Amino acid sequence: MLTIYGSDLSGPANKVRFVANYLGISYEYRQVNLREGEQKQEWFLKINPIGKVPAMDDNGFCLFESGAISKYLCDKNGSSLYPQDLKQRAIVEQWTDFASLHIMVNVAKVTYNRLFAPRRGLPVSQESIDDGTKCLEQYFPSIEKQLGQHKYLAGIQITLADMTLLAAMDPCELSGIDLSKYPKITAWRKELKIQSFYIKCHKEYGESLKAALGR
Ligand SMILES: N[C@@H](CCC(=O)N[C@@H](CS)C(=O)NCC(=O)O)C(=O)O
Repeated sequence: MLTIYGSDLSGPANKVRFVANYLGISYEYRQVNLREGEQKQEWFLKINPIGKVPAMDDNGFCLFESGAISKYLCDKNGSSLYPQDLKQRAIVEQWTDFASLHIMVNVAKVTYNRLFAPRRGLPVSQESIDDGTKCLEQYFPSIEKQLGQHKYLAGIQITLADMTLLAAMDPCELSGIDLSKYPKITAWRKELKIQSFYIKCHKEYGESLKAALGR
């Protein structure tokens, strides 16, 4: 039995769920309540000693880090989401890292400070919002260009890089990140967000949060 531990608002956890859904494997999804600190409870630390989501338990084989989990699931199921060919795989790795390290990280800076910190009564850093916004304005054009030349982020077929970028960009609307200058990115998201791997995870990112925020 495969169990994926996540949280509905976690980009890395949603990435793993997109991948598992795309692969069509059966798994149990266990929501970990981050607000209540469930990720630091003893039972969960046995699965992930770092105390973060996502984590995975595949018949007693436990992993953490969304990239490691996604690649394990793809390789176990022989999926083209993570190609075997050395150079194709390297290109997928390149765009996956770019999406994680430059897009997800900076979307998270804006999202945390605009949505999560105010809701939890924690200090808001305008400096972090400005820095995240500036970095995204620097990096989005490279993705726009790539998607103008290729249907998917790493080339002609959908890969782990697309799953990573899709999850990374999910909070953009709720966080007020302006995407109006990027028609290719917008069209690529629109096409992926109607696919069953996405809808099985959520119809729209942050539905419960949206309701709580009255939007
Ligand atoms: N690099 C990790 C990031 C994991 C992470 O930061 N998870 C957050 C949710 S998005 C978390 O569990 N935060 C709760 C905490 O740190 O206590 C991955 O890709 O899996």
